Amino acid sequence: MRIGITCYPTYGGSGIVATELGMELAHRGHEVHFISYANPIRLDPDTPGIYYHEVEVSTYPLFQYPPYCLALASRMTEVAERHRLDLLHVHYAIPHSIAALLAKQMTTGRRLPFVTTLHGTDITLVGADRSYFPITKFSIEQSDGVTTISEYMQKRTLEFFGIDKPIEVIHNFVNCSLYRPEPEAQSRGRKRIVHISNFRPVKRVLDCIHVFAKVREQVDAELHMAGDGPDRGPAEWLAQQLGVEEHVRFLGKQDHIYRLLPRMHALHLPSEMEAFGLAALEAMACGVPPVATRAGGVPDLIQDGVDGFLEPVGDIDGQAKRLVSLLTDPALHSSMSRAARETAMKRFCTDLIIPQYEQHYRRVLAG
Ligand code: GMT
Repeated sequence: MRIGITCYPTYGGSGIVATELGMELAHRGHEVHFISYANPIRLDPDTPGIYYHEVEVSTYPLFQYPPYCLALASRMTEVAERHRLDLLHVHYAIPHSIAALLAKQMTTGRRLPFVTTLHGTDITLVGADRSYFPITKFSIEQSDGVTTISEYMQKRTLEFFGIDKPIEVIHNFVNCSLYRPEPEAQSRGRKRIVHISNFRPVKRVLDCIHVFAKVREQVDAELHMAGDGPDRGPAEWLAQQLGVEEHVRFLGKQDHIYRLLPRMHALHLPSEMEAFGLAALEAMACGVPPVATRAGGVPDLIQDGVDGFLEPVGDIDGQAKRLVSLLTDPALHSSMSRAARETAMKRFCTDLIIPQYEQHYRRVLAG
């Protein structure tokens, strides 16, 4: 198949899933054309079968807001016609889905169906906003295929938008050969907790610091904060206020998470809302048990007390207690680490999930 993929190319789960999906599809012999305003961060442009088409957004003094959606639709149409694309697959509804609908209508000489994958905040935050609700609902209804990444998201989208249309759950996935445990790397140095996110308010990054300060009362541990975003400054400041700054390392954006994760002993994901929690899955594949919040789709992924822990949002003491137990009880850590890896392998491995997308495409193409 010849597939056009559009996503946000910056750090963020939806762009990562779209990029990994594109590369896996290319490995399986498909031709994949990425259409976006920048090269997606995890995209290896050297991969055979991968092509990248940049969207240029020209500006004009009259425009207070340059119309990216229109430039994207034009570029999608041009790429679809020139490279004879079979379909478009857009990740994150806004504005990609509407751009795909326009491209479908503008494309001449061929049918160009499009699939929309809903990732989380496109429904729970942005799509729920009064300004975007009608267009989000419309774009989902107009999509030739709709998928989402957890049962929670499926239910929430159907209920919230009152949509009478099948939405297929295709879970996020992880490459279990690349993301794998390295017991040797874990055995060196102090105990290490890791947090990975885009440091937006929904991630409750400050909870990481509060919880870590509690953990430090009992364990000589380090906290590694990977990623960047609006709450990075406040988190650094809070670490100083709580007197733990010399034990917290702010790593900034990391391109090779699969190298960082296996050295860690636990992942902390205290999010207010998480449609799935890709960072937790990647950690689990590396045998790093997550301590996460019972929010959104996270319980679809983590079985509390078996392959990780789930605690209420904002429960600093509860989350700290779980992290302390993982860092101080080797038997608990090793059984949870094994179970986490097993969950990743048995339910979310690339080989299980990518064929579900191929199947979805075939159904859409069959009309
Ligand atoms: O919140 C983010 O990390 C960004 C956001 C995105 O769409 O880029 O992530 C969402 O998609 C990820 C990949 O499918 C999911 O793993 C995240 O749970 C989801 N984030 C939220 O729902 C807050």
